[in-house]
Amino acid sequence: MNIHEEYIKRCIALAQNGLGSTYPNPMVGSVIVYDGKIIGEGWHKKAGEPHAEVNAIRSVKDKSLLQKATIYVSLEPCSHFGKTPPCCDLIIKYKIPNVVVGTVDPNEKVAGRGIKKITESGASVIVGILENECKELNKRFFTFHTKKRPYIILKWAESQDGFLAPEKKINQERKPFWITNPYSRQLVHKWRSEEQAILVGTQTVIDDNPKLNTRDWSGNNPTRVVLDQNNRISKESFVFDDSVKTILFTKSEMSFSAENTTFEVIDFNRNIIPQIIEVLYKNQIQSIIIEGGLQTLQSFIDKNIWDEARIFIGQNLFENGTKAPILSKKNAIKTHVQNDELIYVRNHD
Ligand code: AOF
Ligand code: ZN
Repeated sequence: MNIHEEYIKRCIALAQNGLGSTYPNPMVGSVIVYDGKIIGEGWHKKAGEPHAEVNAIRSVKDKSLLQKATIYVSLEPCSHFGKTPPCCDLIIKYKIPNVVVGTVDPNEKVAGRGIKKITESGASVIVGILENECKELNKRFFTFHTKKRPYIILKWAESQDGFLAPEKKINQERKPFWITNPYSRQLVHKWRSEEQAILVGTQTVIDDNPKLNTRDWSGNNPTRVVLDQNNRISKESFVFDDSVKTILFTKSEMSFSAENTTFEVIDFNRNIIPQIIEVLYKNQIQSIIIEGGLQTLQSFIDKNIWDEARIFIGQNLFENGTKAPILSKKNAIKTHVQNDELIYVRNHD
């Protein structure tokens, strides 16, 4: 790893402190180096608050050193007036002569303009250090801006023999059946805190009455997204408690209203996925975790609109029941397996 890569790696590590709290902004880290030493560091903590470069510059005690320093930043310095002024102007104002950028900002408001402006000011700019890693860091933000849809994570748990749930016996009450252990459940809550939204289908709400919030981990609650074509979900369900925002997709107007819930009427006779995605995009939702059930997960798989799958494999054998979703072998690539019980898959289509 060369020296530029070392510092961009540090930028990425700093940026990761913002995981789950920068939406709809990306995670960005910045390091300022003079004479082989780091003299300033910063990261973007929250949308509306200062960008990484601003925090890094503020942290430098002797500002006169900036005129001889190099600023590293994992994402191109911005060029627009958003919630905060442009970072490229600040870099130019402090006459920082060397700028090293991980990757270009895909946001149409920036898209190379920050780099252009700094270059035109006479500073030396290097772009594309650990570029893939910098894009991976902001996989949600990049997917949102380049594909005009949220980054989609599928999540489910299946038994050792490939079932989501055991067979439902006639006249027997359905009890929630835990495939995963308490640690996995806590991990799922951590994941919820990292994404902007969480989606489930009708049957999951009827069967499990889930809260879909972040209880076993500190962090944000994702917006709940629920499908309910025929208004079958009871008003008393937890998904309608007003502590968290809910978006409910339905075929016709609901007979009730709920605080903090918006109802979106869509055409269930057509492919619903593009319609859902359009609403999520309009709501600036950059990532969503899909937690079931079978029909919902399988429909995203069949349309090949997903980016990542996280599959828990339990110890139990169900022998019969609801079969787990099946990913197409063509584009689903297993990236790693954790403790023999959690498989991470990426869609390399
Ligand atoms: C940077 N450094 O740390 C971040 C950047 O509304 P604003 O002013 O916060 O601008 C948000 C946009 O700025 C965001 O969509 C992305 O293009 C860029 N984010 N840029 O130079 C940062 N977070
Ligand atoms: Zn900025």
